[in-house]
Amino acid sequence: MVNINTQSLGKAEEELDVLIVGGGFAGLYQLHRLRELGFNVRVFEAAPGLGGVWYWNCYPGARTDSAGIAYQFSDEKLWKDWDFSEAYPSGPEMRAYFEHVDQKLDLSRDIQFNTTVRSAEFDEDRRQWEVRTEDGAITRARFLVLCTGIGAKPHLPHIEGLEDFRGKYHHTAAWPQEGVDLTDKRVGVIGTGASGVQMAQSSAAVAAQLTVFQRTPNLALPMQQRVLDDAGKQAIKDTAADVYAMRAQTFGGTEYDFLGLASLEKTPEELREIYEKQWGLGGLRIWVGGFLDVLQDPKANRVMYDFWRDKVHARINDPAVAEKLAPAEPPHPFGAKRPSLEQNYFDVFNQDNVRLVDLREAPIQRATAKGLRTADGEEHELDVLVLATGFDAITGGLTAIDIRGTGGSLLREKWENGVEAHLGCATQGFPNMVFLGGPLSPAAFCNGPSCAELQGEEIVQMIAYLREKGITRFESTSQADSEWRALVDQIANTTLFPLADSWYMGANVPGKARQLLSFPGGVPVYLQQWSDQKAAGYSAFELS
Ligand code: NA7
Repeated sequence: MVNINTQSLGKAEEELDVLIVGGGFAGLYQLHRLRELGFNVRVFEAAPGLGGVWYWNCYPGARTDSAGIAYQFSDEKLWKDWDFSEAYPSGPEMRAYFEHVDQKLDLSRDIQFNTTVRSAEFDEDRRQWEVRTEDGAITRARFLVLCTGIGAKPHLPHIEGLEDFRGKYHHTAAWPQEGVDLTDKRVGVIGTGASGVQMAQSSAAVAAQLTVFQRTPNLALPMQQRVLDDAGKQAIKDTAADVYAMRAQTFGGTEYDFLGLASLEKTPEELREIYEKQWGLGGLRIWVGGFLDVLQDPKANRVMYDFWRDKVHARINDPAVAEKLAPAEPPHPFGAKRPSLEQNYFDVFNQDNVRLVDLREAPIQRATAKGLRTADGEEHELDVLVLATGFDAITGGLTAIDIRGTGGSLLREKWENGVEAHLGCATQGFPNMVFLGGPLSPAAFCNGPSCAELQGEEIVQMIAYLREKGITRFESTSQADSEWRALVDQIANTTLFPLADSWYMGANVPGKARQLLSFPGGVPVYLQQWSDQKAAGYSAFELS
């Protein structure tokens, strides 16, 4: 028998205007704005708390790779009495920020926590989505807005014999909320993405022994973290309005933009001076605030790589270790895989308690009772194994739900051979459904909160337009979907992104279709496309 959850909805079979899935930046923006416009709206959130990835990724050392000034909502009500204590906020501070937002905007009253959406089926007769949660409860809504983010589904590689391991093992995105004591433990970290780099930094400080299992070196950049004193906090407030206005005008929705198109037009001396300056400023600036040709032209890319490599080698005592972390030949074009930010990542390899294992030389063979055995026959003894192995990124949060559109077609099956989705927000066969920060939107190349607000506002406006015109059903068309995919591919092919086996390309998950999963044309171009759509009365969609 179907159990109708009436507890939090107040009455049986309450029908919502909009059901939002996910309580991170994107979902909260939708809730706040749609509620302001008088829609009957609710959020379903799987976690007991807010923040999305900031709730789940509570491993030690978790931190944003975006400066806090840009990594928050632009609403003055929210930023005027909020301060981060460091330029790049920590995970715990992000959670505190979400509590602040919740309290200011009174969001929780419309959020159902501990509620995992299992399936959603479009009811053509009623033009509604019928959404089923893990507890079997059913909720109906005219519009389904999926805000599941880019990192909702952890990627757990198959490791032979893991069940035999007598220590503890945890994925970074499913880290125990009560924490794990790593003090004086033998810790192994598989993976050197953003999570692996941060885990390595925090573990190296307390563990008896840290072993980093590296498959691909991370071309990590200096965070140049700093504690914000009162003057620093005030400086952020003084420039906040300008920064938020700028986010719509920059490629990555950040507080800076590309310096220019052609690095190679500079003399080597000029270029070096510019790179040194950017290095000193820190953050992702040298990547998406540098020169565009670095992401397009192998020659310009190589100059950047060599600059980076010299910097890294200068910090590592053992030349053999330095060569593994920053090889003479780039493992992939610089920036074609996401560079992480580091604070002392490279320095920890100078510590006696830290060891680097190169999985290209000796892949993991199996887990044993005591640790991990690599192909060279060595057994690495561990007390705690950290799987910093990333996500079924961008699409995983959507395809994890059984979403059935017209004729019962499954979204997961539709996208098996690749994603087509108009404006990276809707796809044919799935009427009245949008996804934010999803595939073929700028998500992976855009500062999260900026995308949540900028793409989010376009969605809000579209839903408001539909209501105003009395439209109860919209659907993307195959033509619009494939034209958008073609545009993404066309821009992608002018860049070096397709050359790396990254989660940007879906290449980190065995069997996943290979395509650039984010719109690489930058936020302003993306917003212009929306603006054209709006002016044309959303004519690329079928409206009725
Ligand atoms: P990432 O960036 O996807 O990193 C995952 C890491 O795990 C990466 O170094 C992978 O190596 C490694 N990995 C994955 N599977 C394996 C196996 N089977 N064996 C060895 N190593 C493996 O995830 P993060 O969580 O660090 O960061 C995700 C994003 O979150 C980040 O970019 C920010 O946007 C925030 P590979 O490179 O594939 O060789």
